[in-house]
Amino acid sequence: MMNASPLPEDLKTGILHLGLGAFHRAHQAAYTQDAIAAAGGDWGIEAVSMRNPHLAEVLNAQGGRYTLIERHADGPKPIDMTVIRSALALPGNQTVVTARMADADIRILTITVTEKGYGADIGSRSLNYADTSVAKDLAGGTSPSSLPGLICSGLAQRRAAGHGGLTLMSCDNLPDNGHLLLAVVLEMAHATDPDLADWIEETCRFPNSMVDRITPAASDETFALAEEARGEPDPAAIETEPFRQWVIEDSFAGPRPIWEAAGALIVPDVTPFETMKLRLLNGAHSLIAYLGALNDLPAVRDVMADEALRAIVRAHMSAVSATLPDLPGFDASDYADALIARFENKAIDHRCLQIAGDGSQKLPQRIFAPAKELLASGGDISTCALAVAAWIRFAEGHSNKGSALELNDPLADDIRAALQDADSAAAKVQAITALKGLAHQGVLDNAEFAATTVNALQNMSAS
Ligand code: CS2
Repeated sequence: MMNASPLPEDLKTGILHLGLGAFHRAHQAAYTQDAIAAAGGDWGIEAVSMRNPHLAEVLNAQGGRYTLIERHADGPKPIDMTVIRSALALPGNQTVVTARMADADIRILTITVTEKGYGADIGSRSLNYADTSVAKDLAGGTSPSSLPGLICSGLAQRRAAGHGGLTLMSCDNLPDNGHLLLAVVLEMAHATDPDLADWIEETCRFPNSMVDRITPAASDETFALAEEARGEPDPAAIETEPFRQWVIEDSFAGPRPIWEAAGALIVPDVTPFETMKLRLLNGAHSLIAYLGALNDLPAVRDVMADEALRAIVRAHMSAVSATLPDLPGFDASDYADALIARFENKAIDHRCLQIAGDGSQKLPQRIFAPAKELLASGGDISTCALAVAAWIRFAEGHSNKGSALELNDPLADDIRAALQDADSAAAKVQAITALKGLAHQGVLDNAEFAATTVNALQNMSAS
């Protein structure tokens, strides 16, 4: 039995979404579908797959419909998703996509392109000039290829069409994500079309948002459950945990869905929620991912089933809790306990390798930022150092038992080159400290942190 009745056939689209991965289909799409069902509005979604034309074809062949399976403790709950009305693939369609940003009916652009997709240097919060697509767009190519380039081209067309500003919302796990997006878009606009930069500042809004829902990659089990529910195969099916959270800064250029009718929080300042989530959930996730991969444990739930590792994860949460800003009505210890229960969910097969990717883009906000504060306050840095040591060991390419571990990271070549000739734990930590493009915020230059990381690396190598 499928849950959720389909939204009306004639629902119009008001949201353009960039990044059609599983997370969008499990999170923003689910909130938006529920918000429309509860409070109405023409907020159907047009979704753009940034790299994978196949997914857009599959979804279009199904009229945008797909099955979202919530993995509850008492069994899977399939939901019939109908909020995505059409899909596009970006490769070869840049001009079509940017033209959609200029459509008067589109009021909101939401984005999930992962940390590395912003063309940003996370440390300086400005454009990353080493990113070839950014460099190409700055040089004024005709077809934009970076995210800031695409957005500037779309907004230039919108401005020329005389329509009002757009709300552009990042839904990726980056600190101050909306404001970071604004910074790189404005930098690109100033470099290519300064009048456009003024128009963007005056008319568009870039709310910060904190997003949360654990969404593993779809597996054979996902597809089997979806087929059982739908009565036919659904190659666009995905699965997710029951929990979801969305906290959005109250800063919109125009109308928006009544997302609060679906449980979202619209608040003046997202920062305390975002810091809590990035440091406790995502930070612990990265620690789990590297420890799990090194110990040949495939999924988060397997790491949590190992008592010693589980204790390290809980200790990490307690340590970084000391760095969280006050959030009235929120107890860090309860939040940590709830996270442990979510990580333990036996029905969720969330692969360590899925989380382990792009460490150079994730560790700055997840591990180095709290570590910097712990160093300043004399707090416990041991689990942050352990996470860094586990990442370095992971990057060396082999688990403790010798299985090969693939390093997926935009800095992969540089990381491998840095580690190649380092023949001691101290030399490895030094090589990573010197890595260009890793925003460790001075943490690795700190003698105490470096020594603790070297020590953890030595212990790992010895075990
Ligand atoms: C994970 C996140 O893959 C990762 O890096 O830490 O995708 C995590 O599952 C989500 O942020 C949960 O909301």
